[in-house]
Amino acid sequence: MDYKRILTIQDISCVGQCSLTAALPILSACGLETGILPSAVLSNHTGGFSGWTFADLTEEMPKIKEQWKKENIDFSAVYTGYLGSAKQIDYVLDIAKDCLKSGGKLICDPAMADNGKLYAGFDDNFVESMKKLAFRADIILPNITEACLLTGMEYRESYDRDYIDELIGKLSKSGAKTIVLTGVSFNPKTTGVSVYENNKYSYYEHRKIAGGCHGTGDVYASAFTGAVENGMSAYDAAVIAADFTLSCIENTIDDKSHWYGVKFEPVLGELIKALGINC
Ligand code: PXL
Repeated sequence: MDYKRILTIQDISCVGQCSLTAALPILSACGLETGILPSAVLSNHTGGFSGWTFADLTEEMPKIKEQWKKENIDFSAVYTGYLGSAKQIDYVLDIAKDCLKSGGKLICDPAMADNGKLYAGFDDNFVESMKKLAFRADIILPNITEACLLTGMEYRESYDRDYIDELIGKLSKSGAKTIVLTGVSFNPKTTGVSVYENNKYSYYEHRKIAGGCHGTGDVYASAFTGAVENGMSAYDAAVIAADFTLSCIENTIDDKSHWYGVKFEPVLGELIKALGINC
């Protein structure tokens, strides 16, 4: 395998095992040099804590990009997660235009919503901007809520395969290329991921652990990106990321004091093994 340098753009939640504090160790474990562009610095994430500090880094982004251009720094892939403002999305598109190597992949986790609701601080204007990034990307990883926001489809708690087909069809028609739709559950005991790649639909189903944990979307997207950048197809990467995320949840779910994230660090060895990386 080539030694690759990739870039991930998302916030630093100083505490919370999400966004960059999850992406960076996971991508490093996948054997990738990982440059970062923090979109904002928060004391902690916004999902379940009573408050947080927020330092917006929007105006740093074009300055950092200009400096990278001067140094001829480019990346084999750009992977985006939680972004702090609609304006940042334009900057991210510009960075992908100027700093992504020819043939490199833009991978977008449109992290903005879950369980039928936008995260705190996001609005319709942000959703409109996210459409530009999601439909330009080579691979998107929305959950069902995010896919509904991107397509205007009604969010449903329970659904059948026709609903998922319609959602994927609408994403594809709007310009999405490879689609990895997460959290697709057709019965209470299992969940899974629907992958649409090269006009082919596949589904990977696995055990569902009741309760769920915060930050699993970021852990999933990071492991997925790591696997794709190790040369795997989207489906194979989706399977590896799903198995890894499930192990992270299993490692966490019994510890009720650990509600804010998943204890992914002790399980990184499983991901390294699944990718066949020799340490
Ligand atoms: O895990 C997604 C995420 C990332 N970053 C911040 C968040 C969230 C979800 O709530 O608040 C700051």
